[in-house]
Amino acid sequence: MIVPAPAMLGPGEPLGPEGYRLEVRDGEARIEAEGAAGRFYAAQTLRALSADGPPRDVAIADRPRFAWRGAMLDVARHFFGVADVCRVIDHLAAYKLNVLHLHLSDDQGWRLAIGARPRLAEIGGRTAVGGDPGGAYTQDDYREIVAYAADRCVTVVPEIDTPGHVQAALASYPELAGDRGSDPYTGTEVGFSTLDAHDDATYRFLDDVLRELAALTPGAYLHIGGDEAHSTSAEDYRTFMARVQPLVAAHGKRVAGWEEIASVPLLDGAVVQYWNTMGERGPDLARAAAAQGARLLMSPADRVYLDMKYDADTPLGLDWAGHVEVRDSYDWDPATLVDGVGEEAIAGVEAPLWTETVRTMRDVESLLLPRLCAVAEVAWSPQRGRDWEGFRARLAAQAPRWDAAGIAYHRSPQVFATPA
Ligand code: TNX
Repeated sequence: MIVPAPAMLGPGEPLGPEGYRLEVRDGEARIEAEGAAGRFYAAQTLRALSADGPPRDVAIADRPRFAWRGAMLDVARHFFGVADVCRVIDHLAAYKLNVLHLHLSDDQGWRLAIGARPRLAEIGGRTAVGGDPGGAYTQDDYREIVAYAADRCVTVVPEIDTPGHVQAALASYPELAGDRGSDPYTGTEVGFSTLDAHDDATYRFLDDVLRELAALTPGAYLHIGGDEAHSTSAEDYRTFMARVQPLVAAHGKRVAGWEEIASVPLLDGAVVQYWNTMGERGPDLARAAAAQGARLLMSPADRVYLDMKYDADTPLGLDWAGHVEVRDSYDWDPATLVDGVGEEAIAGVEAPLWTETVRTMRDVESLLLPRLCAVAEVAWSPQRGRDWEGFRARLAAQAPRWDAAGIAYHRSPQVFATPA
């Protein structure tokens, strides 16, 4: 029982870098692929087919719909160590997702050691939401995560959120705060902190951070955040983005950012992450991004924000975008979601897991699974090959594997006849 459903290509259709052909006959498997990623996905499919004993005979020709198939983990509001992050990567790889976006900094914590700016990890690393324990990765820790991910065809996209969401950085280096206050912060408000767009020290700081981050990053993208900069004027935001984007480019990387960055001119090759489904501002920004020639990463909060509660009884999570049940995460088409943003403008799909209310790996898994499987299928399988009833049956068949592995998935009544 395979999640995500294979595309079942016709005979002449190209496999591309991530596609594969898999034939199982009389217990013998034959794999054909153009590269390592295709071979890896063929092996993942074979593993899924072999979960309950020897696989039956099949012939599968498969390739993904979108090149960017991701999840985001917010390690800033609550910190998760290397072993936990690797376990999340295992879940991504099992369902052929290929990007782990790590939200490495926010008001409540800074999570990566930067050699040129040691106080970031020392001071900014200490805090987390609610006074919970903080933490920060050494660069060796971080390399370990990146390598573990690469072995499973997952690229890590690191995010340093700017110009807002920076209180942990300001607490570490108060000279960046001017007279705006540099106390550490452990609450859950957003939008109160900002870097100074007119201070050269801001850009020397970011150049140090982005240089080291780029050196740790084999992938093409550095994510510069850009969301909810409510304490930065529109003019300052424009000034800031005009100076930060070239820093990313100077270190050989492309810019990724939340939808708000589409309000200013973007460098070529930028990826813009659509998220806000409340009102028309999000869709307007998504259209503005496409009009600039940027590509869209689809993270609609009312579909794939994995920190939203499943229903009113979900003990964890938020509900500002509504409740997000498994079927909500499944039943949508990225190419028809925003008028004027079609298939060719879309880089892919990514499901963020913000962690204001999320403190343990059990918490993470109960929000991630089973919705991550729905996201994976939206991102991988062609729209014509998808239907909720078929998906639900294949999804329910995953549960024995999760039970055996001690994974604390949510027993959604949409999928499972009986609760826990
Ligand atoms: C909005 S989505 C945020 C985050 C919060 C999240 C909670 C986005 C780009 N910013 O700062 O953690 O809502 O759901």
